[in-house]
Amino acid sequence: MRFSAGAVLCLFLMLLFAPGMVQAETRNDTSLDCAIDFSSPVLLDHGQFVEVTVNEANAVMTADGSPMMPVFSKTFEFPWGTTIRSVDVQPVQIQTMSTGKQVRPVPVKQKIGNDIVPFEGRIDQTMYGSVEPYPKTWYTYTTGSGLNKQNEHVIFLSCYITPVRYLPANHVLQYSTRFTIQIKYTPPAATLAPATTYKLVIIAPSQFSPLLQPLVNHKNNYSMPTTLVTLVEIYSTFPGRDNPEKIKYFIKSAIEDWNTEYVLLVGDISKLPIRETYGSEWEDNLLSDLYYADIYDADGHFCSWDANGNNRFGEVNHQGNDLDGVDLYADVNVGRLACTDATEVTAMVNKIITYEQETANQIWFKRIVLAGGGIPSPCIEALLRSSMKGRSPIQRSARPSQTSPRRTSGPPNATCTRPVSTGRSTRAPGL
Ligand SMILES: [Ca+2]
Ligand SMILES: [Ca+2]
Repeated sequence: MRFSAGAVLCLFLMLLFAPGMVQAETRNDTSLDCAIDFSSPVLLDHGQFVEVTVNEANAVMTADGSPMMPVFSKTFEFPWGTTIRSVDVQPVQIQTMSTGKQVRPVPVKQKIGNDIVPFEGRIDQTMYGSVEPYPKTWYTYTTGSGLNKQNEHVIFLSCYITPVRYLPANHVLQYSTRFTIQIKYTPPAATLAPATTYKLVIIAPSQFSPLLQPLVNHKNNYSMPTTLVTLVEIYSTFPGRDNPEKIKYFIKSAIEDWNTEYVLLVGDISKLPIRETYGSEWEDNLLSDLYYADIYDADGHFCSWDANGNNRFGEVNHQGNDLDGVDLYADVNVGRLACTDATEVTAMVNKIITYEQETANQIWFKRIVLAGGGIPSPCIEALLRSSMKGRSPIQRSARPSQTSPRRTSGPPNATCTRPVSTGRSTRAPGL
């Protein structure tokens, strides 16, 4: 199951304004129980079709030509090493409703030239002639291993509930306004902390080693135990089908033997390789350093990003289904200084040290300019209030007339550059 960009926006809005639907969770040592309430479905007329909506849904199913059914997703967290034994989601009372006409299908995507073009109204004839409910099950779920917002290594379990199912041949909906969830699990066994700790590991080609030593020294003086490991050492010591996989096995070793939380890659992709992935049927050869951060699957095993063994990494099929067992949750924080030569390495090292020694914790360090668009400003403001509690906006919006609302490149708006010039961090969320 994969969600469209529109669904992402829908999710964003729902997170802000939907009332709390998830009833209180109860957890003990081996199970989690909760209930989720939904509104009754509402039908929106689209001429030949009707669109099915449920107020609390935060996504839609996106299989081309299939009914566009609402989805509610909820993610639970468990301590790393937890074994999920079973997941059960049940509708409490199934009711029915007539749609009168066909439910709106998901637009069928076709690649025309370099563009991906959606075509409305094209239906999967077999699907729409079926007497079986769509989807077949009320829920699916996925598990993964990664870091949560508190930078804790956890197991994620995401439930995707379809509160409404569609019987296409009869133009009938089945729905329930309450679902129960029960997750049974086995807690992790206690483990011993590694004797040696390097919270930060820097990986670089040998030619950059002397230039990076001041950064290693600086970090070690700032409560960030750090070590530098060269690619030569990694390539000669760790297994792997190619150099990126050897680097990934080394990072796994650092997490387990040194309790490493941060990895800094130094060098552009000609100096330190990157992984080419196939994360979209429409776009091959997507470059990704997330490959180096997503080390484990939900069972705690090394994730090669190539479960089907065809040397194409991170593959998805036409419906967006993962073919390579990739959970996409980072298990360690990875960044890259994409330096091409010694001059750039020295500049970056000096900037980091100066930044952390001289400017961190000054007053400007706590001011930030957030630039965004694409959704109404009240939504942005509500998001800021919910995510940045205790901080006060001093200017809530720029005048859109200062730049064309359709412009996507060019010099930034003066409303943004003026406060940045006087000292602020910046962040431009891609909304
Ligand atoms: Ca593959
Ligand atoms: Ca992972």
